[in-house]
Amino acid sequence: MAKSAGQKSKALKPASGRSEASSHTIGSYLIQRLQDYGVRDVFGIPGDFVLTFYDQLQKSPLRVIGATREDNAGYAADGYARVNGIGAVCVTYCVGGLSLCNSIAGAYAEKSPVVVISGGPGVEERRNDPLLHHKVRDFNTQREVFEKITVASALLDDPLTAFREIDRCLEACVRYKRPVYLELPRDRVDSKPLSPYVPTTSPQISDKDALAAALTEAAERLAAAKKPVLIAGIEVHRFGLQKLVVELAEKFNIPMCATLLGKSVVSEKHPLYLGVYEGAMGRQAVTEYVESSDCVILLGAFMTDINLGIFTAHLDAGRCISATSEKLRIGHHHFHDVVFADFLRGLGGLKIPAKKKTPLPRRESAPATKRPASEPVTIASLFEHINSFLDDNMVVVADVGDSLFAASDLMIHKQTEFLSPAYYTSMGFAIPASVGVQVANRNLRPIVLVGDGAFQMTCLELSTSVRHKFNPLVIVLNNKGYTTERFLLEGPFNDILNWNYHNLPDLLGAGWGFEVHTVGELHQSVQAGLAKTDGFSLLNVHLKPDDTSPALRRLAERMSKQV
Ligand SMILES: Cc1ncc(C[n+]2csc(CCOP(=O)(O)OP(=O)(O)O)c2C)c(N)n1
Ligand SMILES: [Mg+2]
Repeated sequence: MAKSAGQKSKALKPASGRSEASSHTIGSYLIQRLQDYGVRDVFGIPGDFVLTFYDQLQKSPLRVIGATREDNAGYAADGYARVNGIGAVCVTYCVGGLSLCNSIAGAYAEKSPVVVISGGPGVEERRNDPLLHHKVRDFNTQREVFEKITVASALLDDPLTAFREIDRCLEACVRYKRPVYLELPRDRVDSKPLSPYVPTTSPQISDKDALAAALTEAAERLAAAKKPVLIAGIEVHRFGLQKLVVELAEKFNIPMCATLLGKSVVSEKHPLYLGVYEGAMGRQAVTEYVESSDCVILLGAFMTDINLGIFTAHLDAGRCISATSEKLRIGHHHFHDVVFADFLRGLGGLKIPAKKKTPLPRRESAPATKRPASEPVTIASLFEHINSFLDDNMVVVADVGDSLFAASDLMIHKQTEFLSPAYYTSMGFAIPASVGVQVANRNLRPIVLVGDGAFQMTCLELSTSVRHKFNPLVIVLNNKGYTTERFLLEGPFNDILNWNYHNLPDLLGAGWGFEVHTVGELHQSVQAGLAKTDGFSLLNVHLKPDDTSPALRRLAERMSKQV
């Protein structure tokens, strides 16, 4: 991580500001600081190396949310962080921690601030390097692995430094919106500080001259631009800047797009909203509009291959103003130490005339095709129907595969109501992430779109939804295997067992399952599923293995050239 100016994180400002540490132990201080930063729930599975801390957690105001597997606990904490602003997961040493790696790697890649807490063998137990259970190579193995997939990490083995280390890591977590790792040896949970420690915070401040120079150049470009366009990316959501972006667009009449990872950071119903920009993979009208713009303002957007439609996007850096929390670039000029939010606020305050309203390429609304009830369900009719029932209290959680690509054309009503691992693309995200969503906000109803392959990976996390009486509507796109992969290279490795997905409620002792072959069955079961508000509903939607969305076909064509 480049050392650059950071972020005064308003929403996440520690509530108590200064938690005097002298009265605390390492464990209780960590619990206090998590709450200061807005954590209310901690996901995970206990084990002997973390039991003392679990006991403290259980007695604290924090709610412990058990999961069926640690990687799922990681996805849940990630989903929670995306809704709540920060999340936490607490596991035991190595068997738990190492199982978390993939989900935490995803949270790192997609900028989701998750605090990973792992128990560990006591400092006294580590002397003479005994062969304790769960040890891999040496006692540092797990911490060294996490160093690579977190933005800050610390072993809380010394009461002299542990309190400061907790603050350093938590601050990095909210500043960079990336996971951090804290390892707490079990004999240090109750250790007290050796000398009085009062936390200090160092708010990030922009370099005034750099900010002013950047805004001057941005003003010149924007004033001269005939056809400016905004592209809002995921950081707009992570830093809570959605309102500023919309105000900016409205003040100067600038049309807006989102990246796929940032889909729904601005309301898709806004009159200035054009659609998702993703190069050749996206809708042609949007691609043409953006690529013929003389001033593309990219805000918090990651230039990933999937966001750019496998690099089919044609964005000339010379015509772009690109700002993230890590970099600010205007044309070919780079500006350092400018805080993302300060730049955005500065743009909003520019004294330049608004652009004339020009007609925008309208989004084709989903064709209101009257389909016969007996017609077999297709990806097209499925997503047409999903589009018709989405409302303001729903959050679409899309897994990898056609559930993500077909979903890119859905109309999301509010901000941030679309969650998906659209960059790291790890299958199995959606079900556990939907648990995190409802732990963070019980009133949001997840509409989970998940392929049969991804579903087989993590579906048992619905067990946690049942325990908490959550009510996701789960739509399994049952195309009998790894359809995305079939496009790249067909082979028997893409086939999977066809489960009776709709019978899962029998196993879990709760929920409602529906088997769906036809349009009529789809409409009926969605209606029945949505009406059941006190438990999960699952639709096993049978699709043909070669039925795909246009977006997936375009993506797969590009990708298959590289395999
Ligand atoms: C954890 C993980 N393993 C493997 C892959 C590679 N992969 C990408 S898409 C895909 C198939 C997805 O199948 P399914 O969930 O049924 O969705 P579909 O493509 O059929 O829509 C696979 C195996 C991955 N992205 N993530
Ligand atoms: Mg599939």
